[in-house]
Amino acid sequence: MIALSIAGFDPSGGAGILADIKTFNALDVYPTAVVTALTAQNVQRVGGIKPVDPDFVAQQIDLILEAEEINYAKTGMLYSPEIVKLVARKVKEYQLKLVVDPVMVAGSGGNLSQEDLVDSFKKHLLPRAVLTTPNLYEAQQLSKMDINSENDAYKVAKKLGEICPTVITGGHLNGRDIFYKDSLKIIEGEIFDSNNTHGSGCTYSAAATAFMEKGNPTEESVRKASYFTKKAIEHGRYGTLNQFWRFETH
Ligand code: PXL
Repeated sequence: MIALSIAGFDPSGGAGILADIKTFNALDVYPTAVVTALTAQNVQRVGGIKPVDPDFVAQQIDLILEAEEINYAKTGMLYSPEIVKLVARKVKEYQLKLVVDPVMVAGSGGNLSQEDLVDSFKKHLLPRAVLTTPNLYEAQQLSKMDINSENDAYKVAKKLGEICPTVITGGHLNGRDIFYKDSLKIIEGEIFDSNNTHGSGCTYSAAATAFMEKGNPTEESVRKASYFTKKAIEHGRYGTLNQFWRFETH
């Protein structure tokens, strides 16, 4: 089992490609990764971003897929409309089943995208995705609707769900995630009083990708990813994803 992450590099280890690799690894899926941008950041702030030249992102994808047969990929920080468009082309070319985490800002609030990214996500990438995993903020940006209640979130999930299966993540809605694929499903969860949430969106989308690669249907993958991410938040940095997961029954 193998999966691909196409995402940015967060040197703090909490988010981006390193979070994806840790998650794939914890779930016994062999990780491969294509870098879209380097960032200088820690959990408090983003200091700088160096996007990778789109041609070089394309070359990284081509070389991985020349050597490996990969079914599932996920995207994280793509930064620019040019990179979004190129990734959409490659997804089509290699018939990748794609999970899109529509990353726009870092957990610390620092921006991780150019301004016109929302529209290109919607136009080029979501229509090709098997799942998208926006948090509350990203869901509002993508739908151009405000979410002030759980009912608003249902409407937004349904609207985005017309483009591709959608789960609104982040536990902001009383700990619940809102999933829409053909119909609406509420995924119950707990809320933790934790500051260990940097990169939790990356972990969630990587876990959903890994569970699908392991043969689970979309809804089941989302439910397991939700549980996995909550456990990762609960156990914190030194709980290590691998250890707690191996000792749980699931
Ligand atoms: O969690 C979103 C995210 C994605 N990708 C990179 C990040 C972050 C958040 O900090 O740094 C590279």
